[in-house]
Amino acid sequence: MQEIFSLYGWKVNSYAPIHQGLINSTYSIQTNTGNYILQSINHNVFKSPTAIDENINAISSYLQKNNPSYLFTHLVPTLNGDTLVNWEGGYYRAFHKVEGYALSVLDNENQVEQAAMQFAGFTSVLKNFEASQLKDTLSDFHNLNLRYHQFSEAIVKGNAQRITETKAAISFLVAHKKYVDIYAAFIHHTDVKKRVTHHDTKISNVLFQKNNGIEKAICVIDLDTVMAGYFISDIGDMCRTCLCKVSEEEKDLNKVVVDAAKWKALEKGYLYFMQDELSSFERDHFFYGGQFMIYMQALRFLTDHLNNDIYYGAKYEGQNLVRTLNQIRLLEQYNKLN
Ligand code: GN1
Ligand code: MG
Repeated sequence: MQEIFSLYGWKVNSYAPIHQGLINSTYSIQTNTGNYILQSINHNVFKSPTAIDENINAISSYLQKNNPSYLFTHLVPTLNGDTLVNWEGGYYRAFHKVEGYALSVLDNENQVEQAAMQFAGFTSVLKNFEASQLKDTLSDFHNLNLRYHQFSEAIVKGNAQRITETKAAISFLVAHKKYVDIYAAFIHHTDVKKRVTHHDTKISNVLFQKNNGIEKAICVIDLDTVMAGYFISDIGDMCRTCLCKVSEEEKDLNKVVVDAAKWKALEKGYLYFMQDELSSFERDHFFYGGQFMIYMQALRFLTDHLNNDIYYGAKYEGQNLVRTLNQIRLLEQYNKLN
């Protein structure tokens, strides 16, 4: 670490890991000249860290020119001016630390509305930025056709014992394949637009701040999957992570309950910035966004469980199955809102 710190010219007083996110490793760094976030990019998942670096820099330059007051996690260059460091086979980058806190579940509707405004605001502030100039940092990341295909392979070629043990979950996901068909029709519709999309709007990727007892969401973080995409991705991951009082890790399915008032708050917060942007066909798929992402996440967790946890890893035996069952329950509860 000391060698990386010296590339940035930092005199580090202290540093500590931040245990959030399933993919990258993140550290909070205190120096004489300010606080930073240092993050290593998981190179097994993100094959081209350069693409991430270029995307974030392209957006950063655009915002500095067109909207300098927008709170954005700009990259910090090394003394050599590099915003991406390749050191001993690993890739690192640093951000100015935005003072705020992340939440993994939300307690109230104000938080939901605030978070939705931040994600909608992100797409909206970049509405004149040409989304197609962004590189795909994970190709087919939210391609539900492909995710279903990967699942179909895993239920045949995966861990045989796990396939037998998860018959009920497999049947549920097969029985709900209609979500894949809706997706295919959605993306080919002429009134559906690709915009700058965050693609990882889980609720811990918004920072909050409290001033005089008033809590506000102030900024979105974790920009590795910012690419051209569909609004259902961002709406969907918010639905997946902020309507329920427990996270995807919860084993007690009785606690997986969806709050209708929070859904209303999400819709209100998102439309505050995006109302005029969405076509009426897109608007009609607002609720579907939640089904799309919860279903896809259940597919991805079960696929990984059947493939012996090669993607997400597992801190205990069966963790990805727990997550799958949690997401299936969440989808069932979500559908009761309709
Ligand atoms: C991963 O790394 P993190 O925790 O932000 C995953 C998301 C999943 C999420 C589930 C690159 O996000 O797609 O929704 O886990 N990111 C990647 O918790 O696969
Ligand atoms: Mg992420």
